[in-house]
Amino acid sequence: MLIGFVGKPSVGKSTFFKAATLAEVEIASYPFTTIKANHGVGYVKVDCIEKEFNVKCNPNHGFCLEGNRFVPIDLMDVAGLVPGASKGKGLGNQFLDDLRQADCFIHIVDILGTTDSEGKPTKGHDPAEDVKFLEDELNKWYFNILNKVWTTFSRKVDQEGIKLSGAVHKQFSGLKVKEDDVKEVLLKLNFSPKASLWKSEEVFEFAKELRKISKPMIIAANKVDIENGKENFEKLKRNFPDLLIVPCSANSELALRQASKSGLINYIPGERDFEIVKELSTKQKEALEDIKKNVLDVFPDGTGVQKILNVAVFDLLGYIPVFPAGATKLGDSKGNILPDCFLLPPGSTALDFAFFLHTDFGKNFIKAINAKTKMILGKEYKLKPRDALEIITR
Ligand SMILES: Nc1nc2c(ncn2[C@@H]2O[C@H](COP(=O)(O)OP(=O)(O)OP(=O)(O)O)[C@@H](O)[C@H]2O)c(=O)[nH]1
Ligand SMILES: [Mg+2]
Repeated sequence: MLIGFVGKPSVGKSTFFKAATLAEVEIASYPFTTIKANHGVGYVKVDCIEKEFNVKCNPNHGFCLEGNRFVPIDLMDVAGLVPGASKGKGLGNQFLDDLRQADCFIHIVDILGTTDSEGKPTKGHDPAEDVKFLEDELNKWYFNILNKVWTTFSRKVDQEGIKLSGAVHKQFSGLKVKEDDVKEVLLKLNFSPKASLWKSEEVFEFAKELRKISKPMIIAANKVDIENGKENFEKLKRNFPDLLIVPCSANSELALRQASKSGLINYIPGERDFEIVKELSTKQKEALEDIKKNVLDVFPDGTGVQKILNVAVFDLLGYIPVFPAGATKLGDSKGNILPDCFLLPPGSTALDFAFFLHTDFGKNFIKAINAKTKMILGKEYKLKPRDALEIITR
């Protein structure tokens, strides 16, 4: 699973990325600071099951803070997109290619209105325009990819009588378009079953719907820490009542995580408070007080960074966190307790989980045991968030 950050230049994509990963990336107030994509590991926050078993876990990957398990996910920060990017403007198409492999997007928007559509300093820019142009560019990007091959592709599909959904899924596998998603879009649009008869507008409409379903998006209304942050966020939300928009202050999160890493404060990402544990300079103290007053005390999800990652993985993509756990023994061979928490795609079953752990577990599956209830589960059992399962094999 890969999450891509998109948005025009200077909105705070790299700041969000750095806050989530603590990777060393460049951040600056001029456009196109980022040119080459940054890849890194961030975390989703899962309520750890250690409490239910009255143990303390030792994660193999990620970490656990006071009962909050942080499970790794892959993140990608790319160059800023400007209007006309699909036609090669700005840094053009090259980095749109980077985004093909993403499963969903976090669209980072600067709600201050102090940067124009190309990321240059200005006053009074309406962030609603950015939401519209970005969707438009992404739709055009999908359309260009489809349109380039559509005449040949659709003719072949029609002549050979191949199923359109399967053919689209295969032809555009680079975009991670699932066959079921293609089926859903075709059903919704109800165009002629002969794809070669589609008009250009229909191919565009098809591309747009495919983009929406294969790259779902959440909007991070960034920079809410500055004056009028709450009002700006609420205005954007009123403009787009149907979109998923979460208020966010990437640089507050970055400051908190860096202070926590340096041992100055105890801070659990996503919480609305922190504890000062070392002597701070007046400047440091004031900066942290500002974050508390302007962000943590104002917004129910604190800086929003953790919330946005969690919503992307669990709500947009529907992934299910599952812990491998023996019904009688919670540790692995090295004595690590509840060492793993894996993220499984929506709809996964106990058998899928067995195959995920090891092909041999899948092939020799007899049953699964729910380690919390000791209930026996068959291969068709649909996984639930925070399940703890043991797989019994032949
Ligand atoms: N006030 C405030 N400023 C922020 C926030 N996040 C980022 N910034 C500032 O916005 C400017 C741009 O940040 P970057 O993270 O480099 O933006 P970007 O979207 O990666 O920009 P490009 O790489 O050029 O596309 C920097 O001056 C940041 O300090 C925030 O939450 N609040
Ligand atoms: Mg950047």
